[in-house]
Amino acid sequence: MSNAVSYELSGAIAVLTIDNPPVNALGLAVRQGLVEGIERAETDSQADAVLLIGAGRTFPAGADIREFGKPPVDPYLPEVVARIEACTKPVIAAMHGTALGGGLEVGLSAHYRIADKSTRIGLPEVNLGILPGAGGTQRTTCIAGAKATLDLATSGKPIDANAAHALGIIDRIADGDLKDAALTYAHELITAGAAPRPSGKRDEGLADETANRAAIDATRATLSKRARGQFAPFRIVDCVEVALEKPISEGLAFEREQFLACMGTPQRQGMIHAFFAERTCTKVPEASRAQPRPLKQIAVIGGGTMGAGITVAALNAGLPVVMVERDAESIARGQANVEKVYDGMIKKGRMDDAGKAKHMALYTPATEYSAMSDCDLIIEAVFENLEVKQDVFRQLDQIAKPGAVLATNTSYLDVDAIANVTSRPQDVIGLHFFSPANIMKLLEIVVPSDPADDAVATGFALAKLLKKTPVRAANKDGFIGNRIYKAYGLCATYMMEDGASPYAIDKAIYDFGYPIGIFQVHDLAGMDISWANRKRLAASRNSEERYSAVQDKMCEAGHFGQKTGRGMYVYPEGARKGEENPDVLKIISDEQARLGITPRDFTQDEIMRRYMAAMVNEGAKVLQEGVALRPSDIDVVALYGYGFPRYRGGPMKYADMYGLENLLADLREFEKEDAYFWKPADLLVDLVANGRSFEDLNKES
Ligand code: 3H9
Repeated sequence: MSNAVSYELSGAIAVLTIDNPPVNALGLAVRQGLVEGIERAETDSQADAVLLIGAGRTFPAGADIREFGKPPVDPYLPEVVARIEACTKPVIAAMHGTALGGGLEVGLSAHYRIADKSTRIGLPEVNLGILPGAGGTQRTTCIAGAKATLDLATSGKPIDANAAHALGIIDRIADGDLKDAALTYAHELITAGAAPRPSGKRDEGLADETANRAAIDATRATLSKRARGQFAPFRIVDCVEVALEKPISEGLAFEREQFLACMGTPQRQGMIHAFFAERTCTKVPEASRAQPRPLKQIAVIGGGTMGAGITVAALNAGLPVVMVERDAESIARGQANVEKVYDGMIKKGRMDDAGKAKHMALYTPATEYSAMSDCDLIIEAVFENLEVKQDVFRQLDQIAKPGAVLATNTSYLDVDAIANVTSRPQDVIGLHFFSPANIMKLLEIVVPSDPADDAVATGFALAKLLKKTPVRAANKDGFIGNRIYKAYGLCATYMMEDGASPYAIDKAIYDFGYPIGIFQVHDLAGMDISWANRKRLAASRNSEERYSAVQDKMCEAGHFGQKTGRGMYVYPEGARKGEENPDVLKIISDEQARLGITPRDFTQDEIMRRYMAAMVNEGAKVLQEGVALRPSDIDVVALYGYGFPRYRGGPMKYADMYGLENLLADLREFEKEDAYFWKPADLLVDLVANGRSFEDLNKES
């Protein structure tokens, strides 16, 4: 027997235990072990039934994703599940933890299923750019119908054991110890003379043809928006449709074809890259050297949009929060900002009054700094101004308990300059949240020049508590995200000044897969913020840098974006979606005339070539300067903070797939018109010269 699957007899039951930590992924050894185990049980005269169970924390959480992209090795998972389903003795799957993807498919190939009540089951393959490839779309449809299968497989979201039981996917919920309950269930089945019951031959799910058809049509309609640009979700619907119409053998063959088609796409590569990238970003030197400090109570200074969002994120995680504002009026506003979030959820039916009360019970408003003296972590979220923040930290230094971590939520400012006004700079870090902070997943953890390892580790522990995705950034203007954002923002502005309409630029970006274009982002964020930032940096701006005054002129004329009802777009009363703003087009053409620019056309392809070249080139500079630890961290920042389409993996992954030599050639071409802006990063030149990729750097990190 393979050492990943053990075989033991418990009375008349052959127990196959899958043991492949950490998540019992269905790698080659497990697949071999399952086939061997089934064959042995079939010929074992003492065994009347077979029990499949997972050791450790979970039933298999899926195929082994690390094997994807390598040449497949026999037996493939579809063969394994076919072998289990064909077993001549009843097979019972006992599921716990996360029975996901191929794991659920193995469960479905058993004839009966029992699950621990905390089990989560799901078909998350769509999040990896693929589809359930071992019968998941077919067998689930046979049992539970089209709607349930489509919900599971196109959302990728797991459901709990009770919901799975209600759908008929699980036959019984275990009471008490899973293995004991499963053995009891198996004995009951034997005593009752239960025969093997292949899921693929069941038809409860196929009965309501009208409902099944409606589910197919409804899913196709919603996916056209929800999964715009993606390949796999639409193939999932095709598979379920075939499950409704064709015999199981044809359905399985069709599903296999579609699975292999998905495996061949760049989207699969992008999404699997994202899966590993978002796990790797938590691996940082400081957290490997030190344990985080305790985090029992935190404080947030500032009750504006950002402070309130951070507060809600913490309250949602069950962390008590002291919110501090300068006076009674401001703290009342801060509390109202927090309550507004919960009231919004109540209005949408996502929370009830009791839920709000439970969260608000953890909230303490205060107007005195002394109210924070017991807090383990204090996050300052006041106005983005160095002197104001330094003043806050001077006061914090007086009242914070020894060992408290002091964090500044700045998006650009020098964290050392803030840390150094205290007597304990080693306890100061940057925590750059993204707005709305209770929703956005990204948290840049900014590491100043000489922090204590455990202060940094505490930042990562906080991210985990708040269910955020943390990325380590060194302390340099704009850190990772905003620095790169600024570069491709400039690129978009230059293209606009050179003749591309801002609306054509936004459309190209949208068609690339972003939820909205860059100028729509500007309008949403408010252009006054970047205007203030440009003014702040005006004195230090390099004289070689091309400067576009279009957005300054827009701001001077009050076109700040949604907040003033007009920016790059005009927003008729209350509208979120804008229309073209003719005043802006006039500002652009005036600027072109002033600068002697003859506007030229840009194709959508050229717009994106420039946009991506600017993004990746700045990413490479961020890397060579050590601001980011690894290319995949930059990808995570772009995916979680800036709307980069996940199915493209992130800008650095995109660049690897585009070819670094092609990207460098683009930069060389653009460099001829603006040598300062388009200067290729040394790192990029070096990688191309040595035939290396960003992925090589990921592997070394
Ligand atoms: C599939 O099944 C295809 C089939 O339909 C058809 C085939 C023909 N493989 O997330 P964590 C690693 S596609 C390999 O930190 P958690 C993970 O990288 C698959 N490795 O823990 C990490 O490694 P490290 C469908 C895997 O408790 C470690 O395990 N299934 C796999 O927060 C711990 O993971 C999925 O998409 C895997 N399948 O969450 C499920 N899964 O320590 C993917 C995890 O070196 N997995 N690892 O960084 C998950 O969603 C979460 O890992 C899970 C646990 C919820 C299970």
